[in-house]
Amino acid sequence: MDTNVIIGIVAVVAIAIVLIAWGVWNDRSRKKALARAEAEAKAKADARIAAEQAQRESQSAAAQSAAESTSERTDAGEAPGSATAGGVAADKTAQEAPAKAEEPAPAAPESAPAASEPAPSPAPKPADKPESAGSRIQRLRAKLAKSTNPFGKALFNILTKDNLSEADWEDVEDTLLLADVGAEASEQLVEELRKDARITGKADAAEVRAGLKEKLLDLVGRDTDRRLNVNKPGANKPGVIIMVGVNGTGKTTTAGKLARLFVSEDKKVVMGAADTFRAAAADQLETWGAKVNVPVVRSDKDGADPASVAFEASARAKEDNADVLIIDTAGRLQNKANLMDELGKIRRVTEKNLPVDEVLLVLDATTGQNGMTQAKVFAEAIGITGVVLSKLDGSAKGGIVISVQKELGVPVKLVGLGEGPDDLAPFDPEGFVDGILA
Ligand SMILES: Nc1nc2c(ncn2[C@@H]2O[C@H](COP(=O)(O)OP(=O)(O)O)[C@@H](O)[C@H]2O)c(=O)[nH]1
Ligand SMILES: [Mg+2]
Repeated sequence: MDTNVIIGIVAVVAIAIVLIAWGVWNDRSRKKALARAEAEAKAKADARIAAEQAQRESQSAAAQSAAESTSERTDAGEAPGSATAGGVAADKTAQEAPAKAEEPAPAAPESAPAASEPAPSPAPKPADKPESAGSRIQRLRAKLAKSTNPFGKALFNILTKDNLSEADWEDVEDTLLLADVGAEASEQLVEELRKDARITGKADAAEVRAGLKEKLLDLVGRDTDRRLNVNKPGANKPGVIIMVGVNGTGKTTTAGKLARLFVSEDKKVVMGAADTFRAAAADQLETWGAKVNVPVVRSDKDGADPASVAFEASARAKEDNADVLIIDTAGRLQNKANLMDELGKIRRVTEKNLPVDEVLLVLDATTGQNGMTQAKVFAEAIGITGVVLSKLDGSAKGGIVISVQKELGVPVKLVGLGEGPDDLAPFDPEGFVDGILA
């Protein structure tokens, strides 16, 4: 072979080797540079996350210490605002989450309800002496009369006309509907009023007013027994009350106010935080417990078995020989079967220790007729013995009292008239109707 050809081949091979080596080296250094850049970015991100975390922690520590100092200063007239609001927001989130994710890990079997070891809270600090029941009722009666609605006035204006036209009667019925009296009751009331007007001819304003008051009182139920079962003679000791209802209706707040009402009657109370979905829910009840000087049995684990908390709470109430046990529950309404399961189990497990005297459904008056559908689900799921109509202070729809009782077949026993510890009153039909017609 020609030497030139050999030299040429060697040169080409040498060039190829050089090119390949250069390519490999280049690729490696590019990878190295990439890895370095990646590491730098990661380190930066880590630093940023750590800084943000530290900032959050310092903020929440500051908020907590502010909240602690506020709660120390809080007097009896204030509601535990932030805890309450937090609980509701979280409950709402919980309700929106898919049912599967929501369910806590399979609960301890009913036969061993103590498995999740709910811890009773330490003995509460002394709280101020609540207002006496008598003076509270007087004050709240005045508040209720003021809080009710424009529908009485509208009715009154229509009914004092000389001659009521067909359109006027329709207006009367519409006004009743707007006040949430319910379709059936509104129709019935208007029909009766028309009949009376036909009989008396031209009605005197005072007469119409008196007639309307009587009819409304009949509808509301003037002689209904509205006492809490735990207050009836011969009641169990401890008497047990379970609070149920949709999230945000006011169960926890009502449990706290109710505890305070019993404390004002020198009764010994224990509360159980069987809303275990989030620790915040138990914190909210505990805040009330501290405020009203009542021990709260709770679990520190999110998603602990609510029935085991109910079991522990009933055991504690029995052991302490308390007068009343109030059990707060969660109001997750993902489906009726789940609700029935959870509430049914709470009830059965409690009854291993103590009979349940009362299941109070808390209904938010501001949701009006919309709340009724959900209320019916609860009534079917656990069977209720009384209704608490909360937030009546913020509602022009007091007429819901009539339809609630009619549809659920149980009396409204208490009304919530604000967020403060003393803003709970026994439902008083006379005062209520006077308020409507004021
Ligand atoms: N205005 C008013 N607010 C109330 C009343 N009862 C409860 N609330 C408020 O309603 C919100 C939800 O109450 P909460 O007890 O947490 O409801 P739960 O989810 O059923 O336990 C809170 O902000 C309470 O302060 C009431 O009678 N009147
Ligand atoms: Mg609650």
